Amino acid sequence: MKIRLVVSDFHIGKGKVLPDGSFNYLEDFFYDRQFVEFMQYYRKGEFEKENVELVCNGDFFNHLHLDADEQDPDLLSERVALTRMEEIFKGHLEVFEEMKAFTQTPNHRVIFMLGNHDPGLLWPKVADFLKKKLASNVEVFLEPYVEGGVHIEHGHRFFADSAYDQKRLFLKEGLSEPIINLPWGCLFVIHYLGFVKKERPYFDKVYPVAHYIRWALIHDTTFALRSIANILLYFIGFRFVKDPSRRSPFWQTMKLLKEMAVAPDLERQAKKILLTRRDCHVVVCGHTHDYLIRHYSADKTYINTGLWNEKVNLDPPFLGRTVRLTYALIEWDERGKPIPLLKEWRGTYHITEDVYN
Ligand SMILES: [Mn+2]
Repeated sequence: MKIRLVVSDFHIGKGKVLPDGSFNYLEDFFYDRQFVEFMQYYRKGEFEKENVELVCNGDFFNHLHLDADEQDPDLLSERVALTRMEEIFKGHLEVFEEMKAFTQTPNHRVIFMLGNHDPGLLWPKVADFLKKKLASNVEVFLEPYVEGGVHIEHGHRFFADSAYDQKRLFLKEGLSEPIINLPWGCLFVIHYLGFVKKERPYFDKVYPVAHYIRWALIHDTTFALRSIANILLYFIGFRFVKDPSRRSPFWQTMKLLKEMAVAPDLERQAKKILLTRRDCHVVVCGHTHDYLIRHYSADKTYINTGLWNEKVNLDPPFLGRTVRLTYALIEWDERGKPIPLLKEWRGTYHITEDVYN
């Protein structure tokens, strides 16, 4: 029996506690124990003899911003990406030890897909690092993974702020070493979000954004006004960056704003893939941080695997702070048709656990 598990959007950083003992506000991933138990469950017992593939469908790592006081964190060279990978492994030792045990189990393998938070995967040495640290049956996919009637991709390429420039993935001119040509949204995460999270670590975890803006204007007024002013300054400033490779011409800024105003709809894109390709029965994406399962017909299903980070929801029917460790599980019937399920990992029951905030 073949089983494919898909998870996404862990945004794993360098750990929740920094070497000096302080809380790392740039870390988003606090579910090490749960994920370790998840991998153990699917490599032991009834799954030990099965063919199990774990697909980490993008934004699994946070390669964008690991250190609050790093100089030029946006210069993501191969050397910098490798250093960040090493720090991520060190900050979550148990996760990667268990992942190694998983990949070393016969007929078990791990696939890392490219997202917009882990552009380091574009560097060949990062793929080598993962193979060396885990096992040789670990693979990095930069393009959608299409197999067995199932199409898997992170989904960032449909969003103007997060899509890579396919014609210019790297920047070389005038630089001491090549760097990744980060999409605009990534630069925003590095330059703006990191700065704001210092004051309000939950800033990027509140959904929906429109509700949060209204909430902050009323209940956190000075901060909201200051943040809005800073966003405007950031946009304007972007046009006058000294480094020509990073400067954004006026027309490009306008184009971006226009594209962002037309809210991209990942479900619509997934549906299009499903309906235009006869042999495609399941599409799995991440990126939007909203778990979702939609059946368009008996053999056309879209799954979004959500995220393994905390969310603060201001939408009345879902009000509150929540985390749901959601994932997709795909099996194939005897005729080779995929059977897709959206699942939630409930883990092993523990009487006590540590609390962080
Ligand atoms: Mn993403």
